[in-house]
Amino acid sequence: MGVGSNLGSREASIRAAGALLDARHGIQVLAVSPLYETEPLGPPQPHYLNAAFRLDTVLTPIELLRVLIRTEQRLGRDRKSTERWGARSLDLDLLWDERGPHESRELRVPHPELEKRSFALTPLLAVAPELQTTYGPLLVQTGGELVAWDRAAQASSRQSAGVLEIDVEADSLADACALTVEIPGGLRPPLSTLHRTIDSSTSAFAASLRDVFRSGFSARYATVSHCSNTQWIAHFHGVNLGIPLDRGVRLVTTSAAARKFHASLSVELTPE
Ligand code: A4P
Ligand code: MG
Repeated sequence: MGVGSNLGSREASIRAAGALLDARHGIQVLAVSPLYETEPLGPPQPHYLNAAFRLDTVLTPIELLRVLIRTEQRLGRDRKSTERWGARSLDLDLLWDERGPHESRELRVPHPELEKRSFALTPLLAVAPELQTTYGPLLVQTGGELVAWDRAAQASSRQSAGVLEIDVEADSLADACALTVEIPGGLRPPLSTLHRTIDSSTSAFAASLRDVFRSGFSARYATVSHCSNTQWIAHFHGVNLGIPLDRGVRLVTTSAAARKFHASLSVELTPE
């Protein structure tokens, strides 16, 4: 499946589409390609972010197409604009199906434009390398393989010597807030979910975070829904093991870095 977005928070829309599809019965997202920033094809409009998902599904191609259309709608795609190849917040297209071609009024698979578009071929080959012999040569004719997008925001987390460190760097607050921070070594959700709102830059934040860990909560990932140099609201998702752990929490915020927005959070995992 190919995904494209050139309106709104492009990366967030693509990630949300992946999460919604994976949460559906009968669909599993097996792989997500890198994201690629691409020149728009069609009338003048903003640049796209394109990607591809590899799906495993028990749905028929038509059933899957209908799910894709509903997913576009749920994520706010406005279908009132009927301009051909016009701007859109989310476009989900079936590119290729292992079960074979499909031809009907509603759906054509492989996607009829696939062979002409490096913004569809590059991500497709990233999640389906077995198609390299079929489509690799066509990629050359469409301008070659694209270079993965250097995103406007980055989050990284490291866990070492009893300290968990989370760094967020972004070009803007909006980009920072669309991020999900993966925590290495965490447990797989969704065994249970805990959402905790944490605010303030100093002691209240640290106390609140310490509380999360003290309740026996093992965080798998954190989403930052609001952030500035002085305030974070983070939601921690994971599982409550019910084993209280006393852990020290330290917060460091840093203002100057390569990007406009930079915040670091340091959690000491050593017992107090
Ligand atoms: N349909 C038929 N085959 C398929 C298929 N394989 N996958 C039908 C999905 N849909 C398929 O699509 C119209 C109808 O096509 C669907 O309801 C389905 O029944 P749509 O999404 O409503 O309309 P659209 O996307 O505006 O039209 P079209 O012609 O499908 O546009 P494309 O091909 O999706 O292109 N530039 C860059 N850089 N990156 C892009 O991703 N995308 C487009 C849209 C234009 N320019 C772009 C990009
Ligand atoms: Mg489409």
